[in-house]
Amino acid sequence: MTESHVVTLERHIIEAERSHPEATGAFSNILHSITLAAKIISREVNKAGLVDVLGATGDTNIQGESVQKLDLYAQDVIYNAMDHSGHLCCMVSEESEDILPIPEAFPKGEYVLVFDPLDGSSNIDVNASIGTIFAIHRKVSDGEDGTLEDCLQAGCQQLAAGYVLYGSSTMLVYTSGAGVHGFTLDPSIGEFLLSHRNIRIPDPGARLYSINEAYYPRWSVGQQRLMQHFKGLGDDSEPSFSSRYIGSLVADFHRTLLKGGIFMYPADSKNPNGKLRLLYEAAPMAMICEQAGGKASNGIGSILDLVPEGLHQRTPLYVGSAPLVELAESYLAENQAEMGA
Ligand code: P6P
Repeated sequence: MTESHVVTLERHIIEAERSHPEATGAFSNILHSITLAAKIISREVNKAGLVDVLGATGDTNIQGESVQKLDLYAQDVIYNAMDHSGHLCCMVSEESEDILPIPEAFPKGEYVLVFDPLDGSSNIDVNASIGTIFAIHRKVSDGEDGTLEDCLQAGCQQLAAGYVLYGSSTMLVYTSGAGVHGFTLDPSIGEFLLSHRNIRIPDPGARLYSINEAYYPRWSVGQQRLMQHFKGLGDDSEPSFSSRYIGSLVADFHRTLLKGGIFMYPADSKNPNGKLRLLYEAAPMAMICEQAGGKASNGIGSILDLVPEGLHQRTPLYVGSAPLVELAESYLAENQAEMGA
């Protein structure tokens, strides 16, 4: 690609906005602010080993997980990049139990930002890839300030969803309902440049499954049988699969999006709703995957149809190549049949 054909994220957003005459520019401004936050977080993540941001704060978040210093830093960076924009009525963060209001000093807007500021933070100290996940909803309540009603919306109501992957390079991948596009940060100029136009999940994709197999004993019979199929232990004559698991949702999802396969975080006897959060982890990834031609399910139905009952509600997640997600649903349906028997 010659320099003259460089497409920055800003240009891409402006061109996308032009194709929506009703666009007010608010949406573009929100995405622009997210990219600023992503650049700042990327800078800190990439030098985390050098400055005192490693290690836990000694605090625990709403999930009861120890909070890494970089988690809180990332939340503050995103909040401070967005709070004065005049486009948001509130925000929701994995690191905060309640809704994050917009300061009284600033005007409120018509959108809600939900985000996981730094997912996979337990990987920070071992220099494994981590990520930020976000989604944007339109305000639905009448008041000026955002309410739970504005936040607890189904994934099918998302206006946009995206993630930032802090890996061997920093990438921002997003969709606003017109395909999925990936941008790679060029640190030498501080710009996200279009590197993956209109991402489509390969079909047939790679024969890859991604799951934490340590929990096998806690899974349902249907889930265990699905794993036996993937391992070629059933009576099927199909070639077996390969396993890939990083333990960081954004990294495992990104590989699945680009290569195909399936990522699974099932329910189990200890976590009947799984571990991942619906509002700011599963639903954004579901929008991205389905916009790229894949599928996202809780094992029974579409993630995008689930209406959250709580900000931090968990859900099982099966996401990736549609045929593999449908295969998973068929095995899990055996559970329902056996339970009904
Ligand atoms: P486990 C990271 O803590 C995270 O929230 C996701 O990024 C990741 O997919 C999952 O948990 C890993 O969970 O139980 O395999 O360690």
